[in-house]
Order: sequence, then structure tokens, then C-alpha cells
Amino acid sequence: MTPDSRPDGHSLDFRFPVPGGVRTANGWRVAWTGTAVMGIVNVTPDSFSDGGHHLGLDATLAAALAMRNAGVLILDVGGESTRPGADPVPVEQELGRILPLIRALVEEGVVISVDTMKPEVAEEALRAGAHLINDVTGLRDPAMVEVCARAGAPACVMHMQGEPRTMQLQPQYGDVVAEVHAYLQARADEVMTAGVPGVLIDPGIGFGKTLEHNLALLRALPQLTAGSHPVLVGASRKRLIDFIADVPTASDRDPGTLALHLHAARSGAALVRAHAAAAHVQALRVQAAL
Ligand code: HH2
Repeated sequence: MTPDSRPDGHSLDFRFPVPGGVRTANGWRVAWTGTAVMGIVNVTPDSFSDGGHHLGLDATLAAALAMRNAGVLILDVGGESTRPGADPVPVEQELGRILPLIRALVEEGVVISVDTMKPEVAEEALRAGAHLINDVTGLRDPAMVEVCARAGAPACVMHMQGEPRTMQLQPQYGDVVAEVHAYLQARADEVMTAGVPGVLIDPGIGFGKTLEHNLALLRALPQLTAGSHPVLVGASRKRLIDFIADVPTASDRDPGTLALHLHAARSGAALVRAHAAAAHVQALRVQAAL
């Protein structure tokens, strides 16, 4: 399928009311065309590119609302860094970071995603009004699938080889594209069969992958987006941009990020996950006009 003939309508199903959602026979559906933006809101002291920048609830909320006003579809709130080598955060600490922000965002007319690997955190976050769970482990813990299914919340299933602490030590694949695509398709089907109403799939750029693995997956995006699940791509400020263009400081990598994400959009991605959310909304609108 060529980029121009690929259908560019996307949707995600929820079993509870959601901002921008329309009623369906089984719940509520958020639908959009083209590539939407998921804005990253990290409430962590140690995230690899913006850790510690958003200090305090007021400043974090202001940053999140600026993204909402710029036109993001989803805000992705994270209370634990997944960068290579990051230390795990206890449940109570992660909840203490994210719950005040989720509660403050609930009335703001934006879909709230929670970036967590812990079922306990996901459950409390959904109870507080979050709408979607973004789990970089691909909902490896069966309890995570149960939490999403019980709440009627969709999930993002991401591919990661290994664990965040060690994933970049020696990633190895026979055929990275075939393996990651097969994993995502099978995992998404399993998760939906278990009762999760909707699934985004994500090749997991930088999660247990070398530069060549990342590039192969990005080049093969048209194959992944030709499947039945909406595809999320998250390359924002990641190290592959440093390897390609010599940009050692993560917060300087927005131009490279935009190049990768415009490619993802042209390849049919439903969502791109970005720190510089307003710049992405603008660039994607211009690209769509072309
Ligand atoms: N990347 C990061 C975190 N969560 N979720 C999805 N679905 N896809 C990704 O590519 C992805 C993700 C890492 O980025 P960031 O949140 O900026 O950093 P940290 O994990 O250090 O907070």
C-alpha cells in the first residue's frame, strides 16, 4: 500500500465516557484522522530529557495545559523513568507524583494516558480519572491486563527486549522487523481477547534496540501501520538522534525528533509521542496540508 492510498482514519474504544468520545453500542469511541500528538508530561526527577524540569504541580499543570491548548489528543503522564539504567520507583511514590496531576487534568477535556509498568498504579490512576494505560512492558504482568479489562480502559502495548535497567547492553534479533511486528500483533490480539477494549501498538524505539534496529523498524513502519491496530511511535529526543546527527544533549534533539516523527506520520502512524508537543502539532498540520 502506498502512503497516499493508506486509510488515515484511526480510533480507540473505551467503556466509559472520554473527552471527545462519541457513544457506540459498547461504550465510547475517540476517532481522528491523520497523525495526532501524545504530549509527554513527566513528573519524574530523572527522565532522560526533561527530568526535573517540571517541578511542582502548578508548573507541571501549566505545561500540560499548554500542550492541551496547542492541540494534542492525549497527554501521557509518567511518574517513573524508563531510561536505560533508571532505578525502580515504589508504588506509593509513583502514585504520589502522578495522582495530583491526573486529578487536576480530569476536567480539562483531554484524554489522559498513564505511562506505568505497575498494575497497582494503573488501577489507582484509572480510578482518579485517567483514560488509557501506556505500559512499556507490553502488559507483561497479567494483572495489568486484568486492570485495563475491568476498568474498560484501552492500552498501549509497546515492544521492549529485556528490562529498562539492562535493555541496551546487548540487544539481539534475527530479523528485528519480523520479530517486533509478530510480537505486537499477537500481544494486541491476546490483550483484546482478554477484554481490553482497544489497543495501540508501538515498536518501542530505543527499548532494547541498536541504532540499526531502530532504523529498520522506522523504515518498516508502512508494514506495521497497514495492520488493524493504530500505531504509536515514540522517538522523541532519543539517543538514535545523537548517533545519527551528533546531538549529545537530549533537550537539543527536537529537530531530529520532528524529522523522525514526520516520517512516522507519512508512514501511517496514528500517534506520535512528543516532548515538544506544540511544534509537533504545527508541523503535522503543515505536512497534512501537503
Ligand atoms: N518512551 C519513553 C517512555 N514511554 N511509551 C511508549 N508507548 N513509547 C515510547 O517510545 C516511550 C514510552 C521514554 O521517553 P521519556 O518518557 O521521555 O523518558 P523517561 O522514560 O526517562 O521518563
